[in-house]
Amino acid sequence: MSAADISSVREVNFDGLVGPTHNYSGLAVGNVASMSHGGLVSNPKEGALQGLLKMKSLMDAGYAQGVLPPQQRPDIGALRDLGFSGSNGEVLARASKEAPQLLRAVCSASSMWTANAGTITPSIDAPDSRVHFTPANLQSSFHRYLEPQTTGRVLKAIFRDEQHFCHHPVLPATPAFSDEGAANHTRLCGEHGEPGVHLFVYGRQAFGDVRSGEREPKRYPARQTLEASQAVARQHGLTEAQTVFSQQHPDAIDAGVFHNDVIAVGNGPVLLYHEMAFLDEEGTLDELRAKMASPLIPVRVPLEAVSMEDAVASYLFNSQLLSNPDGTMTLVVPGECQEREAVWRTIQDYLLAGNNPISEVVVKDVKQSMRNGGGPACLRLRVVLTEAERAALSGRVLLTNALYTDLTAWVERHYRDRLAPDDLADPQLAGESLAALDELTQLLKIGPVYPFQLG
Ligand code: SUG
Repeated sequence: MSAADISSVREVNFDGLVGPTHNYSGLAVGNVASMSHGGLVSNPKEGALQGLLKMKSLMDAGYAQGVLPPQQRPDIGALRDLGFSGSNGEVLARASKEAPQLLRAVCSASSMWTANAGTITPSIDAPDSRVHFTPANLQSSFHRYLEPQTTGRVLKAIFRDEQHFCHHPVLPATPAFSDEGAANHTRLCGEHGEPGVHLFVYGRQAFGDVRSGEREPKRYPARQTLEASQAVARQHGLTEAQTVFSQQHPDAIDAGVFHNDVIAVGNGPVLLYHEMAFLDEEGTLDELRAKMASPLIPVRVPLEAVSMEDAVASYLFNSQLLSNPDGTMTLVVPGECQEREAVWRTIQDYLLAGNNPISEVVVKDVKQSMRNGGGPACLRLRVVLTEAERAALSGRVLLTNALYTDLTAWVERHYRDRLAPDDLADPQLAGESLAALDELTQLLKIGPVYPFQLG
């Protein structure tokens, strides 16, 4: 690739739109925010507008911004598969009465956290020079296990051009291949257009003897297996020289760090991480240093500066780390970081004042998502694209002022501003949601992607 081609490569952040059924049902085990906010009344309209505002402000600041649609919820088809029958209204009423936990699961708007949609390898690193995609199976919870089929259709609808994009099957949805996508995958490199090294972080190993020194969490589940990460790397044609597999610290999982992106974030050569992120911190850094073409810039936050409780409550590490043309980086943190003194002090005195490229901190209010354990970084899927690949995208998914205006008006038209878990049985909510999504696929020009549109 020529120098001009390398500098035309950009990271596009595809944020998930918060869906019309966004609610607090406390579905996610091991996710402290989701577990503690179950039962609260949500505001889907505010959630969707908060997300759109984050996208718009990053677009205004010059970053490439894309958008991904939410999923069809309630997933009445999933309830039918579980034996509920009759009209849609009857299915919802029966599920609400006999199995309210299932109704809540099929209503979750969890696809908003597109960092879990899949794992992406940019064309620069792939042997066939195409961008590779694997939707995550999300098999560790029922409400998220419902996502990958539609996710796959959405990704194929947008990244349709086979000359540039290659889609792989979802890994077998069984505990041995438990996969949660890009939340446990970080690409480290010089500039985005230069070759990268892929850091895959897993919580447990499914087959064979557990390697010496490895432990598993005791309290909460490990959601990513080594075998899943290895399979994705294999699908994408990544070699040993391009990959590092590192075990997440089990004590961190037990403290509520259910994905690596709750305790580390990397961009370009920078790896911002908490000292409790990796079981073998030194080994992980050494291997990265040995495999990367450019020098790694580790930014380590010690436990004495930020406790695990503060890390999990503030979501400091679930920030977006964005590259600026002058070589500096901007950290986009959730508002909760301002509420914890130790965290805010660390940002000011340690990250901004430190010897690293982070030169600016921007605070975003994504509280509706945060209460379910999703910060700024969870809400986006990073796709590194060349200029030709950006030109080959299908649909109207790259944010512009006009698309932002259309999407906010669409939210205002269709979304409720109050949703209690008991409202989920309301058959009108299902109808409102489908009408909104049908209109959305036209707005985004992505064609039919939802089960109700495919018949
Ligand atoms: O999988 N919460 C999500 C949050 C995912 C955040 N993503 C990343 N860290 N990348 C989860 O735990 C809660 C949904 C509910 O309760 O309705 C939920 O699924």
